[in-house]
Amino acid sequence: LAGTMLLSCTIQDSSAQQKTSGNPLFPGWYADPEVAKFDTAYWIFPTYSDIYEKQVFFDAFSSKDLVHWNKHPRILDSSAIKWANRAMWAPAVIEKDGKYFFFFGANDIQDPSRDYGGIGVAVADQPAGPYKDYLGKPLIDKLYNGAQPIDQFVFHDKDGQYYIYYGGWGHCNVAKLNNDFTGFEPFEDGSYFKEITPEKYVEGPFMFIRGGKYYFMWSEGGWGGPDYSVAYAIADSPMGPFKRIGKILQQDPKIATGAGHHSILHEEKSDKWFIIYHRRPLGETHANHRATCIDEMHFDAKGNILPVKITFS
Ligand code: FUB
Repeated sequence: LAGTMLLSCTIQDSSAQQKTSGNPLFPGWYADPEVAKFDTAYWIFPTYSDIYEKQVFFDAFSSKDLVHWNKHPRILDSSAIKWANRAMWAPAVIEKDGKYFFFFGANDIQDPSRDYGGIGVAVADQPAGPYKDYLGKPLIDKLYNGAQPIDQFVFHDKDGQYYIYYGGWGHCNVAKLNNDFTGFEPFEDGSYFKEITPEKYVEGPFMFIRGGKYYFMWSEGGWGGPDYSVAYAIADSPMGPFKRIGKILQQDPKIATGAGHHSILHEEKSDKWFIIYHRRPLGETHANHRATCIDEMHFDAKGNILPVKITFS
């Protein structure tokens, strides 16, 4: 996404009654969906949700209308990333200067004797790829401030600066990306990674701007559990401080459990906001059986996000 459209994807032509395909958006177990709008198409880049050993590729989905979705299989494969062999997940995709940069997590540094990994970057000339390794190594491969190097979100601020927010294991960092995404720029005090972890944060950070305010969102609760959910904070700066306001997305015992790890789509013309997230169908207990869904998100007059009603429609 170019410019501020990175924060919240914008469509030009939308009716007051914007229809979607209903939930789930497409068949298959797909988690951690990142939504984007490139030219006239919506894109969703999810995790292929399976056991670590089978998470060796990414599929993408595109749509002109949020109703009909086309699958783009294996837009990035571990065969293109020599340091990645499993647990590839949670993409964040951004357009810059005509190139599409695909940030992803791979391998699991929990056991450094087995795995070397972290957050990688791939690049392509079009959203559907094919993507190639951009750096030949992870962009972030170490533990800074206790933040597992996963679940990155790339945010383009209104002053032009690109930030990366990331982190699992209950810690969230922010860093300033350099202009070509090969590394980082220091903050004024010379440091590169600042911890900005809000109360109850677990993973899955996301940022957008509305009314000049920075809305920072994340997933909390138990990974793979029914209480996995999304909460948020509002700040005056991309650096926070991020004081937790409350939960806005969570399970509904009549519809689904474990609703979390989301991204946000904004239709500027109609000023409609959508949350794209994963959830577990009722009766499913397998941690990886997560499906990608969409629901509308509303604000109150003060700009607070109202609790989302999760639906089948
Ligand atoms: O899909 C793998 C992991 O599950 C993600 O990194 C987390 O955010 C959780 O959704």
